[in-house]
Amino acid sequence: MRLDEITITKAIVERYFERLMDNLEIDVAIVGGGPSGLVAGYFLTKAGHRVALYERKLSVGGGMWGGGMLFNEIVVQEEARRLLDEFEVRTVPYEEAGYYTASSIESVSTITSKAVKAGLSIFNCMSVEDVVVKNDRVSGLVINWTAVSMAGLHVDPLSVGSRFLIDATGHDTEIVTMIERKAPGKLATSTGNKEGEKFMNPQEAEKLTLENTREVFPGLYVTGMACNATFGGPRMGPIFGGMLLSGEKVAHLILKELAR
Ligand code: 48F
Repeated sequence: MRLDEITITKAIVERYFERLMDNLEIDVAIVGGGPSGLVAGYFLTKAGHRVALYERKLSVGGGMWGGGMLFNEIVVQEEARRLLDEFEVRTVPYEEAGYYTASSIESVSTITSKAVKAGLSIFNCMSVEDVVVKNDRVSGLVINWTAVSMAGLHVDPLSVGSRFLIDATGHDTEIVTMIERKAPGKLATSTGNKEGEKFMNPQEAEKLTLENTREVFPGLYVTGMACNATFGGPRMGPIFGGMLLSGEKVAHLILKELAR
């Protein structure tokens, strides 16, 4: 077999654009490839829906790679261990009942692999810079290469149509912030605007993350740390059970809507 550079180039370009074309009108668009977005993507695609995840950075995984302060171990509580079991991520009980640790590297790589094999399309190095809202409901995303924004180039973006959007952008809560800026007072929070993240409190934060995993604007759901920043919950630090459980919950909420 003779290897030639033009065939290699054609293979990459053709396969990539096939996938891009296949994902221009989808059921669910997830913004952010941290733990909550990846878990949501896994459950939605496993149920047979067309789902794409957009990640600004070169690699998915968000804040999970670094564990706590770059010590690459994560902690999960009892309630979330079944999810790591489902993904076949190994957990080790810690001395006090109910605490488990897992390698953050194994967690990111294994969850990502399962999600992609379930059918999730991941577009990395793409930033979501705006949303499409029609008749007071989100109906798509405005995307651009991260390299374009990094270089400060004046290049117009492209768009993707989606029946549902998930803001899984973590602390920055970028999609909710975009809606708040253009439609102030219209979020499903107590003030109608973003409430902002509160002081560190793992116990409260893990509970509230799950409770606040919900629709925040017609068609737009929040998951993971974005729930706390949107609805005013505390931060929790490097315990990841709430992120995983929130990803699962948002998938089930949207699956119910898709089944209507
Ligand atoms: O921050 P991140 O890991 O979100 P998460 O799933 O998990 C939070 C935890 O990692 C940790 C924590 C819990 O212990 O407090 O922080 O809520 O991942 C968010 C991802 O979204 C990407 C960003 O690069 C990161 O990988 N992202 C943010 N804004 C955009 C985006 C955007 N506009 N377009 C594309 N990707």
